[in-house]
Amino acid sequence: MDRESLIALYRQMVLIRIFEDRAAEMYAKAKIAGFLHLYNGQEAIAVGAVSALNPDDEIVVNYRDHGWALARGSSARAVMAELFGRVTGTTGGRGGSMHLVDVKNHFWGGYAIVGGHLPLATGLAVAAQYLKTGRVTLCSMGDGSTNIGTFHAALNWAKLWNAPIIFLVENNQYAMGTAYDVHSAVPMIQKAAGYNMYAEEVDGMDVMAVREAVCRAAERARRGDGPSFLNAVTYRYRGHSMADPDVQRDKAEIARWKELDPIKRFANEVLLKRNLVTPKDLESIQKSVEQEVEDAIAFADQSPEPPLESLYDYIYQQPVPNMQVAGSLIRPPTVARHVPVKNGKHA
Ligand SMILES: Cc1ncc(C[n+]2csc(CCOP(=O)(O)OP(=O)(O)O)c2C)c(N)n1
Ligand SMILES: [Mg+2]
Repeated sequence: MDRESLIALYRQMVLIRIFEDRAAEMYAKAKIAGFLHLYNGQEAIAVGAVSALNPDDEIVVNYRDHGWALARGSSARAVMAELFGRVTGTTGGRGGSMHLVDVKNHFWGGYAIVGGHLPLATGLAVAAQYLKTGRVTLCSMGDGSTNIGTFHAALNWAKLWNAPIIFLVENNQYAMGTAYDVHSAVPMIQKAAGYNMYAEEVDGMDVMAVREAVCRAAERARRGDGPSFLNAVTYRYRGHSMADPDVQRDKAEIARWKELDPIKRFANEVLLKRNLVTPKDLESIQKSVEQEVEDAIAFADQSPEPPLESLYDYIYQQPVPNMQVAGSLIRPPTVARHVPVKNGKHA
């Protein structure tokens, strides 16, 4: 990679870190409702992985998705506005934090049901294979989701069809407060072996290592060698979500992993070491990112909420058979079922 591209990777990781810290503040101020799962500590994975893919490759992820949307090119404005539930968000404020989707970027979200997105991702990969689009699908997931039924269904199907997919485990070693070594019956890599699937262990705190592993897996998929499984070991620096006081994890363990901070590490071991930047350059990147996120917050805050009449838009088939349409408001099917019945006959 040339100097500009390496600096761009660094800037993206800094953007994600600062975006998440500010999103936490906005949550505390009740500007953001619902759940909020932050990506601090895991930045090297989304940034490294996205940099290894083509812009039209498909990406599907879990609810810890802000970093993915930003790395994939959604603007900080659109992502913050989505968290605020505003019309200017990536999906008009209808998805929110856990359901970021940006179709133009082939970014399909953002799924709240643990493991629920794995069969969808496998379907996208099989479709690409069938239609010969040459696209690869990258499906990231948490370590906890590898214990769930859909994980096994998806890996089995992907291997059976030799699908062009990369299963990328963001192994932050915890599913909520439950540690990986007590929630998984076998080491992660054995789960890939169960489906005779090509697998690699990856340092998830090293953006270049993630990029290289995803490059290898994407090349395999494109030349028809089928699915790959990557176990990227990482750590999250905050609680599971904003609702988690993070009391289960050992403080010394958290401190140890903070020493491996992927952003500082990339700055020290690559950018500064190779004289690609000066400490002053890094400071000005930090300042410009802070401004970008500040601007995103102001933009989100000034953006309107979706109009109430649009509440049911995009939910039911339009027009819904036998449903009355009032403006854009379509009544949900449950309303129709409450038709009064007299003496056993429908009114
Ligand atoms: C099917 C299902 N079961 C339980 C939950 C509740 N839940 C939300 S996140 C989570 C932990 C998942 O951990 P992991 O897959 O490691 O992802 P991480 O949060 O670490 O990124 C659980 C159990 C859920 N959302 N969906
Ligand atoms: Mg986890």
